[in-house]
Amino acid sequence: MPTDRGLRVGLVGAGFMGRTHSNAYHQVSRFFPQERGADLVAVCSRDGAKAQDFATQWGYGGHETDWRKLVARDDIDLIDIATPNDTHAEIAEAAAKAGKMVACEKPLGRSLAESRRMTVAVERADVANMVWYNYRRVPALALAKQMIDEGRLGRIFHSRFKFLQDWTISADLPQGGAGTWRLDAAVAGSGVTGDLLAHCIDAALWLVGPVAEVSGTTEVFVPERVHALTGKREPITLDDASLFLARFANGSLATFEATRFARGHKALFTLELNGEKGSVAWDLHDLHRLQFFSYDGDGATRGWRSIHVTDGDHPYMKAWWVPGLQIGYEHTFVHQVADFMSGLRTGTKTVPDFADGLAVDAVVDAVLKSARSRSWETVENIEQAARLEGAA
Ligand code: SOE
Repeated sequence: MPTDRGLRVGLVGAGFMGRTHSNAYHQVSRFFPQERGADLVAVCSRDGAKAQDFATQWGYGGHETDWRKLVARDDIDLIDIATPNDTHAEIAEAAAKAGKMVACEKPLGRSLAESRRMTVAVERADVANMVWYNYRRVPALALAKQMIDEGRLGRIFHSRFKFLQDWTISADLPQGGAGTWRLDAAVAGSGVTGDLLAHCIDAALWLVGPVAEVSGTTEVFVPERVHALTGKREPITLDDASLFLARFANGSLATFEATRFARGHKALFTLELNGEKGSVAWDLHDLHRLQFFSYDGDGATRGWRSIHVTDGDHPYMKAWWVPGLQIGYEHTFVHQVADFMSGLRTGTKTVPDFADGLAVDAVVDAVLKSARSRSWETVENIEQAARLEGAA
């Protein structure tokens, strides 16, 4: 690994996402040799033993227990935030202020206000930034985007997005603490809307365009859980399930559904888009396939086809094995790092950046508002909001 020329990374967070990012930093220059690779300088976790073990296992040069020490180091270029949501804003703001590049796990903040502060911070500091909406880098979805941009679907009338899980059905599952912070509103901000629907919303904004208004409803199926840190039963104030209808600025319509109560489903992210000239459909459990229907050609042989997205002319695939051999979830993170490094090398912006993450959070905010008001809500114009905040 050419560490002397690598992007010097300081990772905050030694959990599941920290592992996906670390793996990507290790793999990037092996499969994308035109990129500079990464030098894993230090990892930070509040738990010193965990930080040390993580550093050993993933090849970080050192470890810290206070992220402020990472931010203060002058041998780090990029601060990568892979911590629970309640720490994203503070770390991102401090890192940007210190002139570091910033990568942040999704969602950006716990609220639209936090996400806006973070976006203003990186834009004011003029530092490279990105949000880890990794599913954009599934080759089959990148191919769908390419086909939409080429006009193969024509005008998109409908789309539908789902992200289904079942891991919180048991009422005995606690909230809070290391494994279950996603159920603690003070830490997570929102429930499935910010955690799972955020992926669907990011895909929708990317593939279809800006969302103008939404009508949503949410539900809490288990209203109280023992808090892992206090040992007391405490109310659950975030959404176990979230459904909404969307009208896009371009007149397109969509439905969205996410839950952690769909028995039998662990991480079923699916989407389908129906356009004037064709349709596409994709399923995370069969992630290397893109289903495509084209209205072109002869009616007798017209039909849905299943594209096995593993050929050298498919997005990202040339970098991997030989045609026909599949890749998986972890590769999406490698692709994101490769694109970020390519952006740094060529002076182009990598998306999704914080402004894109803020756009997702504006939709999340409108959905939650709509669930409370039981009426349609307009999605805030975040470009204007960020500008106003920046000027304040
Ligand atoms: C939740 O279980 C979770 O890990 C999300 O936080 C991730 O963003 C998603 O990719 C998989 O599910």
